Amino acid sequence: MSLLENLKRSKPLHFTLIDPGKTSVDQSVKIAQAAYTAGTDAILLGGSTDIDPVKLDKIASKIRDHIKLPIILFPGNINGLTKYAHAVLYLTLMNSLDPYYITGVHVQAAPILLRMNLEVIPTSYIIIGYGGTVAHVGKALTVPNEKPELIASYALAGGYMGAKAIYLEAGSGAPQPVNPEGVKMAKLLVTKAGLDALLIVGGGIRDSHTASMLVKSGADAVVTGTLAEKDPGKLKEVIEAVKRLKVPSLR
Ligand code: 1GP
Repeated sequence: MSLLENLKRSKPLHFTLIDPGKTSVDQSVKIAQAAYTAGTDAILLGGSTDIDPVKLDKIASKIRDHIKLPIILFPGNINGLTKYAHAVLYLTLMNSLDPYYITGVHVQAAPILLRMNLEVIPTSYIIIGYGGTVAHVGKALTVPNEKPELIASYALAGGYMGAKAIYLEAGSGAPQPVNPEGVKMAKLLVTKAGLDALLIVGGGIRDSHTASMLVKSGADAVVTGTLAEKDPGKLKEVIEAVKRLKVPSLR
């Protein structure tokens, strides 16, 4: 069974994001260890700037050696790949104005991924509201957070294009997470269309109330990055809150 299918069996999921551009090798292992103990489901590894592939190799191989968690790459560019991971979110930045982030880098990455033998997860990546660094780097025309119907249309389009995961992103450190109404509508449309893509939501999730609200709105997985770096105690609370919930069925 694929890693993705296996993960889906324990929904709702919590993913811990480690940004190799922001954390040292030792810090990264520490974060992964704390997240594992708290019950996270997987490590997402990636970032938008300052990614050194040598350091990325070290982080991934150390986490892989010491911690029993799947490592899923969340690459911002071609330098975000390592053979020490288990899988990769093959991200199509749906609302980028630059074809490089829609299909361009994918052509560069494809043969490398085949050699690395990673599980490739086709993912529609949609940047909403604040966006922050990832929106700037990815030249995204961000979707207004107050337009849930537009968020949902993007998500459905991603599903129709064959994505196995749909990632709604508010940007790391976003003052507001993705609008729960947008998550709800996205889930509704994707389910109505009979699609089975994993709905991932991240950016600006800093407490268990917000994480729970997003899961209750239909997120299959929530991602926390900044919190994992800054407040391991609170990270534990968030993970525990998520793992207590069941994804509502909208069928
Ligand atoms: C992952 O970019 C987010 O989708 C991470 O955001 O750092 O705000 O948790 P935070």
